[in-house]
Amino acid sequence: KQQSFLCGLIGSGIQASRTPAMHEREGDEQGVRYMYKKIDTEILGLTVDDLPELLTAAERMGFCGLNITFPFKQAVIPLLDELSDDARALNAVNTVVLRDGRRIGYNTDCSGFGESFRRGLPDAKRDVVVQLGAGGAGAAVAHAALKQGVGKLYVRDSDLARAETLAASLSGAFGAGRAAACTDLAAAMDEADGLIHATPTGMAKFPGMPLPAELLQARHWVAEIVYFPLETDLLRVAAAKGCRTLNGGGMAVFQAVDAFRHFTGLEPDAERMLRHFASM
Ligand code: SKM
Repeated sequence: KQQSFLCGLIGSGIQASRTPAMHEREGDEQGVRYMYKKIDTEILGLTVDDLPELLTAAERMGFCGLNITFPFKQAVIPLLDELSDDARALNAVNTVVLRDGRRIGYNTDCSGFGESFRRGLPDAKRDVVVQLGAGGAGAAVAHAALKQGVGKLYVRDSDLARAETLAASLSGAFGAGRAAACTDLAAAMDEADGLIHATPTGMAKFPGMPLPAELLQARHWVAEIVYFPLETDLLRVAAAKGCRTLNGGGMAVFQAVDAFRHFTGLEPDAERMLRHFASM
């Protein structure tokens, strides 16, 4: 069995990322040498044009895998040899396995949200769900939600065209009518069993609520993807109204759990990684 692993995260402005610590701690716990480097293009003064060189360098240096984050999740695709079905459907990759001269792309944002949702809201009614946010993370989460059996997903975004594009791509992948752009949020919330939040609102830099509090009712469950802070205004208000809630920590951990498995072929201990994340 392979005993040492060198991996990394390529992205712009990633100094606060908790992913390196999650991977390295799990490597320690498994008794293997595991180094996970931040490759921060903001600090390095690099752009998307430098991505091919970074991948080649990582291969030459013996990296076994890379996570890819903003703003490179689409740009990396033409540089890969193979894509998982999720990555292809989403047109976004956050995990690249480098093995035997080949580069294989996966999307563990999607699988990570799926696993967090399965664990955190296992029996939640999901005939109709509203999702706020149709950006990169929103696409991954929406895809996961439909895979988890959401019957109909209303996608809302401040940019209506972006919501329409995502809804069309979801309906293409999962069946006509499974997703639609949402123009009347109040009506959609009236119909909905739950809410998925996938915009930056609620992050330390963008405080506040992503929708009017009066649209939340006790029967709604609320799944958040913001994890810094772990308790956003949305989750606090929702819990106070009696809604079941799922914070963004699970997605943050399970994207790392799934990437660790892809990179190493070792089975990570998800409970241990959840506990470690909670202690950070
Ligand atoms: O997709 C993930 C990525 O794997 C790691 C990350 C981070 O640590 O900031 C963010 C997400 O884009």
